[in-house]
Amino acid sequence: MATARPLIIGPSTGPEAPYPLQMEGKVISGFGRGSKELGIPTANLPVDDNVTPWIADVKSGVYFGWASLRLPPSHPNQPTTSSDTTASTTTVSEAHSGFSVYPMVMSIAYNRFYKNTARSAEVHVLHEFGADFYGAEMRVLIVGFIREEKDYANVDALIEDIKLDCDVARNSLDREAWALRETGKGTLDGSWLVRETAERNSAVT
Ligand code: ADP
Ligand code: RBF
Ligand code: MG
Repeated sequence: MATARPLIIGPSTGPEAPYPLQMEGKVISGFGRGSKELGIPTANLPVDDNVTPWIADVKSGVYFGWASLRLPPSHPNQPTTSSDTTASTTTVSEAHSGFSVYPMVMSIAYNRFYKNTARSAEVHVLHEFGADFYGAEMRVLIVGFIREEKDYANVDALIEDIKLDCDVARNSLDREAWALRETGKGTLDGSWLVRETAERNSAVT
């Protein structure tokens, strides 16, 4: 029996410190533990404490926010100048930088396979894609924390909780102070998500 969980996270006034947190990288292969077979593919991002110092300090668990992707020209979901604004997702296509924005849920957790020394960061984008996008540039703007990681007796219980995470993310992001200005539906500053790449890389560490 599932424990009752809040269906919306955070105050109507918008994300609170330390959020939003940023992270970016090229989508890498995970461990092929079959998240796609669960119907929940996760785009894995490399975790590097030097590039993303905050990641060493945050707790393991499920986060939500916005992700942007720059898909290659050959990808079926390559942005056009149109906006796709269905009830469940908000997608904005930025013709200039080539980044499209989507709502997301993600898991940040210690990776059992590396004896708890390395974090894994996996983003489930709340959008149906026509093809994989390994190697694509992804940026993530985390705006809040949903829950801590749990152990599950079976896969169905995990899937059920992740589906609920997706609902919580959608509900929470579907408020003015949590929705992106770039989607035309909110006031949250998402300019970093759709910025041209060179600007960002000028800060060398
Ligand atoms: P891996 O173990 O390699 O991460 P997954 O089964 O988690 O494999 O699948 C992840 C891949 O699926 C992503 O890298 C991406 O290319 C693709 N993908 C397709 N749709 C989505 C989506 N909605 N969210 C995240 N990744 C997706
Ligand atoms: N794995 C867990 O063992 N416990 C969890 O609570 C858990 N929560 C997740 C929440 C989200 C939103 C996502 C995308 C994944 C979660 N996972 C969790 C990780 C999941 O097991 C992982 O995607 C697969 O193991 C494939 O890498
Ligand atoms: Mg994955």
